[in-house]
Amino acid sequence: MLWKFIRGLLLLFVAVVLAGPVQLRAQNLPAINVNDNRSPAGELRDGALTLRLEIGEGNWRPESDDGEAVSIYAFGEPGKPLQAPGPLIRVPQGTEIDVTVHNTLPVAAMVRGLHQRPGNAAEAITVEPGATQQVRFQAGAPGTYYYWATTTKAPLIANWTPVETELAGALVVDPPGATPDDRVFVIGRRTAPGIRPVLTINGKSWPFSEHFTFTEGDVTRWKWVNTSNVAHAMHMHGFYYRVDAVSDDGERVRPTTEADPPILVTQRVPDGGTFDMTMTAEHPGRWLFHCHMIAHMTPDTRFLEGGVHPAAAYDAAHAAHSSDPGSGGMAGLVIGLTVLPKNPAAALPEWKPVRKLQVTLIERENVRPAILVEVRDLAKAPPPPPPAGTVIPPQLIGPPIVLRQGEATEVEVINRMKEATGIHWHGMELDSYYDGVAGWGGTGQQTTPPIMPSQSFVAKIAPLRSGSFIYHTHWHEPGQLTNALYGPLLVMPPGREFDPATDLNFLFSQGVFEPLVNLLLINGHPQPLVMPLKTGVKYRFRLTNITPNAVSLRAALRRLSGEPVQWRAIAKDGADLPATAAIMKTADQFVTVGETWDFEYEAATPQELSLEVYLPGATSKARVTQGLLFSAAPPR
Ligand SMILES: [Cu+2]
Repeated sequence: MLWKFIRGLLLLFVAVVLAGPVQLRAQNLPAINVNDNRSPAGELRDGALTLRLEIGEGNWRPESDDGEAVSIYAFGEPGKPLQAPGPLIRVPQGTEIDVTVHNTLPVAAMVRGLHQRPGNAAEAITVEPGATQQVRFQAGAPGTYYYWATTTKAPLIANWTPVETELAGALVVDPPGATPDDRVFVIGRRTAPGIRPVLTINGKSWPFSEHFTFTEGDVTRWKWVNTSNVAHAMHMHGFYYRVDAVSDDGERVRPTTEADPPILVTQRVPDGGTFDMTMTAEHPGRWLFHCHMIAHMTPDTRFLEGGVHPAAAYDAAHAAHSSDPGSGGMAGLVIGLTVLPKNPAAALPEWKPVRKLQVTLIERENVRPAILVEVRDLAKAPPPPPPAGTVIPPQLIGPPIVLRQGEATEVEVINRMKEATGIHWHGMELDSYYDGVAGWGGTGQQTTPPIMPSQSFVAKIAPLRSGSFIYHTHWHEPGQLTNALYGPLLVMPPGREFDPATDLNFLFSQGVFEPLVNLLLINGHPQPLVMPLKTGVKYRFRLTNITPNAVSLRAALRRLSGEPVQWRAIAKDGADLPATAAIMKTADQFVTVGETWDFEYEAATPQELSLEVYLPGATSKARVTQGLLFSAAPPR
């Protein structure tokens, strides 16, 4: 009895000591509900919405419902639990909105975004502690917007403090008479120096965020609201989507036109921006829609559960034969899509490979970068071995892999590294089992395995379209992605060979060079040599961003005066642009993480240009320039 009492005291003592430093959840605070943004808040009657909002503090569980909680500020409706993100305001155009905001916090809150669109983003109402404020406004122009609040007088969402990161809600204005059949997603990011980040979609971090099940051919509309303090690069696996409207500031919405790319796989959304998209679930299998920034989807962001290395993020043996495949070794800004076949009984088309490639991943000792990628076409004789003692110079890019449209190709990936991996064929429409997301991709009971050290995996690819794609590691830690485990993946149309003399790959990445500085690279080099080119030749510039996190990277083709030239956009994310979008543009373009753009440029007269790759507003370390010398004489 006495022992039990002493043990009880000891356990209590240990619990208190352990709980001290990791205490995130404040006692005596109400639980915050996660808001899936399916039910509009308030009461809509006779063209008027009456909404009562409350700001309070509560405990939020961004991972599992019984996982650790973190205390944050949030919006709610009086008498109901607080919500992360805040209650959805959704009304038809022309609605009169009558909102009261009651502040239960001990600090004043400035509430922004409760005004007619388009309006002044800086406009705010200040609600003192314990006070209530009322605003009335007309909804304004149809579109996807948001409202938010700050207790630190933050002028922009980019200036938020961690406790405020879910203190925002979507505001959607529908065209009159519309019957919305879409879904609304709010992106959140809680971060600060010294705390582990939490990245959420509608208040939950993957794999606790929503999983969707569609049937092949289903058409779905999604609205994305980025109320986090950074931009994101939203990437779809397996099929393309269409962007219908964008807003860079949450005030003005620009419907996309026929001058915009009609389909894409990666869309950059700035902090405080929104976009509407439509997609057709074209291919059966398990797919992902996620931010391509590694910091926003690595399992290392499994904040409340301690962070997980990819190798530990799933059980390979379980994942290989499971209809419940788990997380795919990811966390954060990810949602899962299962697309069921329309006709499950239909026989699969027969697979008759006409070409076989071998991609060998070699890890080298005491060399930086450590990873070397070798590509071999098995129909061709192997290259002679290099003479003894030859040192292959470090290169921070894998060689291009060139496929042909419609040609069934088997790509065997041989892993001679010490670590497991998965290789993703970025932008390709292929069977999800071969998509490279170990522990997630596949259909039914079959799940893509990781490629373990000294093992290999055969990916079956029959490219549906020609264009510029990427192969890269889908093993979600920065080591492989800054060590050259990526390269250009090009698909040529029938009857056309890849001609490196006119078809120019410019792949932007990051890598660590001595003395251990992380540099921006063009084709693996921090200081590329000047490239000799000819006048009167049409060049295809294939631009690819496979940096870990440079979401706001831009590429500009400039004259020596600094002025950008004009070039013709011809493809985006591997999809050719129609004539209406294949137009001349100023050569200064966002190329976000996981995005490819193809442009055409021809110099009529001898000239010197530079392809400048840069992060706007950043230091010189985030800038790299490729010189291009156009001359009438053929380059020697
Ligand atoms: Cu992101």
